[in-house]
Formats: sequence, C-alpha cells, structure tokens
Amino acid sequence: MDNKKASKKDVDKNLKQKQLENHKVINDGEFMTTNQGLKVSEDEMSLKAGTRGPTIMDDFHFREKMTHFDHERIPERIVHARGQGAHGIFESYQDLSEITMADFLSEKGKRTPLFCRFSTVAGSRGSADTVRDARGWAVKFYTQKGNYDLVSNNMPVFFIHDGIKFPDFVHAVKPEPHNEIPQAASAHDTFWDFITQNQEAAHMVMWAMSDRAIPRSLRMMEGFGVHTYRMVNKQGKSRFVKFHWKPLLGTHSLVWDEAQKINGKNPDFHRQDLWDSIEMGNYPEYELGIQILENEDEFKFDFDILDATKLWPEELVPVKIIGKMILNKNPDNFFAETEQVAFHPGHVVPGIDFTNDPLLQGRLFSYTDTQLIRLGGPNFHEIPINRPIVAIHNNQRDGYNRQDINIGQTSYHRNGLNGNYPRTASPEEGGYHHYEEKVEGYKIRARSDSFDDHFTQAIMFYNSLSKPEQKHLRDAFSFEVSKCKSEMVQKNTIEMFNNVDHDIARDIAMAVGLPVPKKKEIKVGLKSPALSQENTRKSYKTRKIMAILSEGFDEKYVDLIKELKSSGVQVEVLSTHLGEIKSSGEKTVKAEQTLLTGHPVLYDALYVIGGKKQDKEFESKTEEFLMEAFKHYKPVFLAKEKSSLFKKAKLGEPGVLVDDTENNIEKILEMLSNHRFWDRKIY
Ligand code: HDE
Repeated sequence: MDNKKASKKDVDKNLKQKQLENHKVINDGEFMTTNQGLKVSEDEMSLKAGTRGPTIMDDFHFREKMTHFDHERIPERIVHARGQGAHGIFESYQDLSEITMADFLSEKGKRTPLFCRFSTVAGSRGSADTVRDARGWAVKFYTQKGNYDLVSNNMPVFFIHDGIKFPDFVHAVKPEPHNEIPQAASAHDTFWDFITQNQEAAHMVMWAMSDRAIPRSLRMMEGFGVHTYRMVNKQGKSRFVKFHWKPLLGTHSLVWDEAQKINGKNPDFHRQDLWDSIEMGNYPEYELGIQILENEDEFKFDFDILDATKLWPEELVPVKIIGKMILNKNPDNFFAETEQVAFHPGHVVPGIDFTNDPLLQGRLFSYTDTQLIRLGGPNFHEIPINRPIVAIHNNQRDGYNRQDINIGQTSYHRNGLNGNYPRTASPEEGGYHHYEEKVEGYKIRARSDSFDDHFTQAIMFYNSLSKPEQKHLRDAFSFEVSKCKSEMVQKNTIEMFNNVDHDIARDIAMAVGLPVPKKKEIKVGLKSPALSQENTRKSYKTRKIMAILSEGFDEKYVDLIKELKSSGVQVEVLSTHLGEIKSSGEKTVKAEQTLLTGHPVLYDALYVIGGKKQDKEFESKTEEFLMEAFKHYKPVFLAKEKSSLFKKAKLGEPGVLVDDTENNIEKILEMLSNHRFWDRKIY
C-alpha cells in the first residue's frame, strides 16, 4: 500500500526492536527440543507400559510439557486486564529544553522507540472491547536516559482524590462479590452506591456516562495524564504540566445500542481495528501536548491543581503540541509483550517530576507492588519488553528469574574493592535529582478544603457538550441506574446529579419510576468547547464502509469501490457467499463477508448496491441492515434502484445519499468525515 511505503522509515527497526530481536525464537526449519535443548522424537503419544498400559514416570518430556502448560497463566492485572499493545516511535517537534531537560524532547525530530498499551479498566482479560468504561493508555518511552512511562486514561479526571480509596472504588465497579455479575459494566448497585456515597466522583462519572466511554476506535480517542506533573529544566526551574494525547483522526464515539451489539458480534472490535490498521500500514498517530502552568500560578484557579477530579480548561491554559506518536508495528507475541509489559508512573527521566497530588502519590506505590505479584518477583524489569535500551548497573542481585549474570566480587555501595563502581552520577552527569520542593505541615489524615467543590466542573462538562452528546449522557445515566436494584441507590443518584443538571435527574427519575426532584438553582459558569467531540478533527481516512451486493450488480460499482479504496477508505464487500461476485459486465469484486458474518454495527457506513440475483433472505437482511445503520446515525448510501427500501421521509434525512449521478465520491467522503448525522430523526 502507498501509505505503507510512505512511512517505511518508521518501520525500520529502532533500537528497542533490535534489542527484542535477541529474544525471538523462530521455529521455521528447526527440530523440536525440550527446554533443555534435547531433540524430541515423539510429541503425540506419552510413554506407556504397553500400547494399552499406564503412562510411566520416565516420560520427562510429557511431564515438562504438561507442567509448563499448567503454569501458563499469570494473574491478570487487577484493573486494566483487557488490553492491546503496539510498538511505535515518538518524534519530538522541537527543542523543549527551556521547559524540561527530558532528553527525548531535547531536539526537533528526535525519535524515541516506544510501546503503547490501551485497555479497558473494569473487565477481565477476556471481556469485550466496547463496554462503557474509561480506556487506559500507557506509553513506555525507551529513551536514551532510561524508560519513561506516561500512564494515562482517555478521560482527564478520576473518580477519587486519594490513592487510599482506590481499592474501594475498584471493588465497587468490579462484578459484585456474591455472584460475580456484571462483567465489565458499571451498571449495577455497588458502583452507583460508591459514587453517591463519594460525591467527589461527580465529574468523572459525567465523563464515564458520556460518549467518551464508548470510543469508535482506539485510534480515535484523546488521552490525558490526569495528574499535574512537573517539568524541570537544566537550571532547576520547575513548571506544572498536564499531558494530552490528540489523535490525528479526531475523537469519535459509537452509540450505546451499537456498542452493546458489537460486543456480541465481535468482542475484539477495538483490538482487531488497531491490529488491522497497523497491518495495513494505516499507522495510528497521536500528537502529544502539554498544558504549562508557571509555579507562581499554582493558586490562580478556583480549583486545586493537585486535585485529580479537576481538569484545566484548554481555553484557560492552552495545549502546546510538542511531538507525535506513531504506532507502526504489532507485537510479535501477545503474552511476551502486551501481557508482560509493566508500566509505572514512577518510571521517570530527568526533567519530569511529581507533584503532591494524593492520587498520584498512591499510584507511585501501587504499580511496582502489583508487578511483583503479577510477574512473579523483582526482576520484571529484565523481561525483554520492559528492559530499557540503556544498560542497567546497580547492586541489586538475585531473586526469581534473574537473567543478568552480574560479574565481580562486590554488590554493595560504597566499595573499595571495585573502585566504588557502579558509581552515582551527579545531575550534570545525568543523575536523577528530585525537584527540591519545600514541604511542611502537620502529620494529618485530612484533605485540603480546596478539594471540596465536586460539582462546578461536572456542570461545566455537561454544559460544554452539544445537545446530542447531552442526550446520550442522560440516556446512559438512565440505562445504568435502571439496572440497579436498590431504590436507595437510585434515589441517591437522582439527588446527586440534580446538583449538575435537572434534566439528568428528571430523566433518571422517569426511567426508574421515582419522583422527579425539585429543580435547583444551578450556576452555569465557564463552558469549554474543547470538551465537546463536535469540535474535533474530522477525516474520512480509514473509515470502513460495508458494501452489500449480489451477483449481477451494476458494474460501475467496481470502479467506485476501487476509487474509494484509493482515497484511503476501507470498503468490505458483503454478499451471499465469500469470494468472487460477478457484476453485470465482465468485472468482479471479492466478497469478504456474508450475510451470516457481517453486520453494519461493525462499519462506519453502509452502501446498499444490490444486484440482479437476490433472494428473499438477501432482501430482508438488506432492509434490516439499512435500518440499523440509519438508527445509528451512520452515512447510508443507496444505489438508485434500492431507494425504494426507504420511505420518502427517510430519504430526506441527513446523511442519506441516493446514488443517481456518476460521480458521488466527493459527497461520500464528506459524509464519511462527518462520522454521524445526529440531526437525523430516527423514529
Ligand atoms: Fe492505575 N493501576 N491506578 N490509573 N492504571 C494499574 O498497575 C492505580 C489511575 C492506569 O496497560 C495497575 O500494572 C492506583 C489513574 C493504566 O499495563 C495498578 C490508582 C490513571 C493502567 C494501578 C490508579 C491510571 C493502570 C494494575 C489510584 C490514569 C494499565 C496493573 C491511586 C492517569 C497499564 C498495573 C497497562 C494499571 C493502580 C489510578 C491509569 C493496580 C492505586 C488516575 C493506563 O497498579
């Protein structure tokens, strides 16, 4: 593919990929061996005393094979268990040394290899992709100064203020303990009970009920570092920063009904989409941005910048774009890379430092601790995917699964016998030096009053959304609270969100059949247009059309499909059977899906082309698919002779195009870029 060629240099092996080469095992043309390197002569029959006799202990090959199999699973991540990773590179747009001494940001065009893992939070490893949830977004930069992990989410705030509440929050959102139901869903009593008893969650719940929680693709999400971090330059000057990822394809979502159906049709929807895009050379790209706040502006806002339930509106603190991440290679082995990769917000490099955000402080403990149990000991940094590309030298020794063979007599600091090597590095030599922040106060289990306003930003978020986005959010609330069994939990939720907007409270109350509360006086302050996906980038590139046709279809569509593909759109043909489908003329197209395997929820748009040979089943499926795509606000294209499938009223709705001219390509691309047509009347 052209696209692939254009980005060829991106796939040239970077330092990390070369390092990983040393660990690859390729079986092609090789004899099978045991783990001791002994050639195996028989792998299908265990060693028995006679052909009908018992298996005997001498069969070391059977025992080794079975033991290894019995131990194949490791504990899944307690949160973010379901994930998908990819290799890539980060390219710095400029020399940022005025702000930070982070080496990977020190010159324009500098390229740093990385591994990125996206995840859902609540579900277990085998759960479905398009559940309503935040998405994790962790990036390990293999920099020349050691590994830097930016461990983010696709939402800019979090449910709680303090790390100590994380186990409680996670217990509440996970399946309930008595019956392990529901999987990967927040629509149940314990979640909403937690939320209403911990009202600091108000803002994050608004995000979780919004379209952000059901992204169209992992390639079409924004990412946020959530916490306030510090960037420090060579002179020791510190500034507060917040991190952002901005996808070049824009930020787009599914609709809830569609998301639920996708979970049945293809639970790997996001995983597959990311994998296929990279395989096709449609490399996902995201720009990295930072919001910068001078030290002296720490108290400038009516919220506390250490409070992770608050964002910095982009209209107040603009996002400065500093580089770009390109994901250009799929992992070779899911377990070795995506499952074993171990992130930690505490993996920093000189130039990046922490703040006293109590949530971040809690994370700084948790991540190493969780790897110890998950990856079986303190040497997880030696697993190939976790190894930095620079050498490791210290006096840490031994432990489960040690790979390095440390040479020499000394393993302590200070030593005389080895000239005190390895020695520490001064800041000038690149040694990490913590920002010298003055800290004083009483030892106290309390939180600053400046964290106490739970609703102002929840109100700002709601009022920054477009009308359709607000409606989706209210419907999500109604859906979730209707799934709760406890009337107390339902009432509490209605009361709580009556503090954000009366319409939300009214809709939930009506859905669950409880009294609508009195409207409260709510002060709508700042609106932040950047929070609405309506204002995002738009592109038709990589959008997926399902073209439904049967034998004897109009030959002109062969060229149209070709043309669409060469514009960077994906077209998959669905027909009565796989393989070649003959047109009305000489030309054919290849069907990749059938009426049994394909479904419009798996596509961005539907093209109904039809054909001469079509039976009742084809007709009725076409109608069903058409209604489905229409109800999900997707672009719908119809060959002229198929237009009777829709009533006149529907033909007039936005995003419906009847193909009665020769050249509709521009219109089709424009409609695809639009993503969805929310103004459409669907009932
Ligand atoms: Fe995490 N989180 N987290 N988290 N988190 C984990 O670490 C934790 C939080 C995030 O793809 C765990 O290796 C605590 C915020 C991502 O491997 C664990 C608190 C944000 C991933 C953990 C938080 C995140 C994790 C589980 C509150 C967005 C997946 C497995 C103090 C900025 C990384 C693991 C991957 C994973 C703890 C809150 C993002 C248990 C204690 C806020 C993307 O250590």
